Amino acid sequence: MTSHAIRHVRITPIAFRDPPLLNAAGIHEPWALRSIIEIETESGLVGINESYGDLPMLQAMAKAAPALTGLSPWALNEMDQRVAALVTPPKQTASEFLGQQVSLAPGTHVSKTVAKVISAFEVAMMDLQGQLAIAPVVDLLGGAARTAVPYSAYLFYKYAEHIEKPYAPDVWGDALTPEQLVAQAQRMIGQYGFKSIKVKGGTLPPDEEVAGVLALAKAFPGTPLRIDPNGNWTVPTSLKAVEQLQGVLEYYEDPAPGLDGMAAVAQACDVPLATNMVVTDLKEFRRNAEMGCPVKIVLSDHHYWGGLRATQRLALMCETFGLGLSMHSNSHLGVSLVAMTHLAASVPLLSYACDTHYPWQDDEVVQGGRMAFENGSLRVPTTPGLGVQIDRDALARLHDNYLNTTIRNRDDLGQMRKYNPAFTGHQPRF
Ligand code: GKR
Ligand code: MG
Repeated sequence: MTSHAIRHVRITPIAFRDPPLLNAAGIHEPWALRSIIEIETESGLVGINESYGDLPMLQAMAKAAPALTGLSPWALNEMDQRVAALVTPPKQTASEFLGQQVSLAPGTHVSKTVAKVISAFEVAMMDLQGQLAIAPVVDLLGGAARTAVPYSAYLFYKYAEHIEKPYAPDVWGDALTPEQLVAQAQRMIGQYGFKSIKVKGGTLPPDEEVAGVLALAKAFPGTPLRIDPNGNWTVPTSLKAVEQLQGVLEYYEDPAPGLDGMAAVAQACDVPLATNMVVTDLKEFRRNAEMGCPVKIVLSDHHYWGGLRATQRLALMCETFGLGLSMHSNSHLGVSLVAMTHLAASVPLLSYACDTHYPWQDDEVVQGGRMAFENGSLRVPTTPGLGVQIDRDALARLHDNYLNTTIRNRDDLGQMRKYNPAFTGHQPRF
């Protein structure tokens, strides 16, 4: 009888171009890191996934990978246990703790290592399961609650070009004024058809960002709008801004730092607060609940919440506590996008348009190239597993990029200091 036991796990770090996008921590570096995970069975099937590509994560995955040898692709609970037993979060030194950088992108925090590794392997194992059962991953998750998943236009203030000029400037140009922000939205919506807009804030003086959102409200009447200052505004600044944006916001994402800051904002404003910064695991979920749920919408991310099944459990918790659920993203390619799509399709509660950085990338690692959106949504694949395959030439090229860059950990703060050596990254800045 053919054995489908796992024979080997291959992890390939990759790097792809990332524009000079501004955020509370600083600015994106020219190359974003990810990893491609391939799990091969004795029978020759290969399950794939995409995850983080920073050095601690690569080391953690490499340590845990041999524990999967001999395991059935169906043995997810056993995989969880083996990974948890092997992977201990590395001790973090003060200099490695990049403050805002880490809280802004919780996936980079070492405390999430076990959850991240489990997620990295789980999705690839579910891709294998789907190939064995001849069923899409969404069916393994209970079936599709929707046939297409809506995403939002994720706008960034940005410079036209990276300071090091490592490659030709991107097609988006500068975005530092309300007019340029509207032009960016028009271009992105024209290309993808998105029906909701999110603005990454916390970078320019708040009045300028408020003016940007008001200009968007005027240019796109009736379109749900969100702003996310990544906790870079004090409570009074957050309250002043939400007052200026009255009647405009669908939800208010991480205006002030910490759950206490968010609670203070919630007390004085009637726009629901959303987060990917202060409710990032079940311990924080519990604290939010004990405080009477100042945060009303959890922005999930299977990459650091422990995988697709763990995010479904999170959805149940949100339902129990009367919370909403949406989806956070970091720079990523198509394997992540398709996994997010299967997951979001399987969770009826996840009815907001999900975040995605996808329009900011111009590269791809899946066969067939860039994924096509229809009216701002991605159709849920109906073919077995994730429904995408790795383009081996693209993988080799993206791996070469990785070998040719010295970046090994995301450092938006250090990158910003190249533009402005006096930049402290002190939080909250405004
Ligand atoms: O990529 O600059 C960025 C974002 O700010 C990202 O790091 C955040 O994790 O997109 C994220 C968010 O919603 O906070
Ligand atoms: Mg956010």
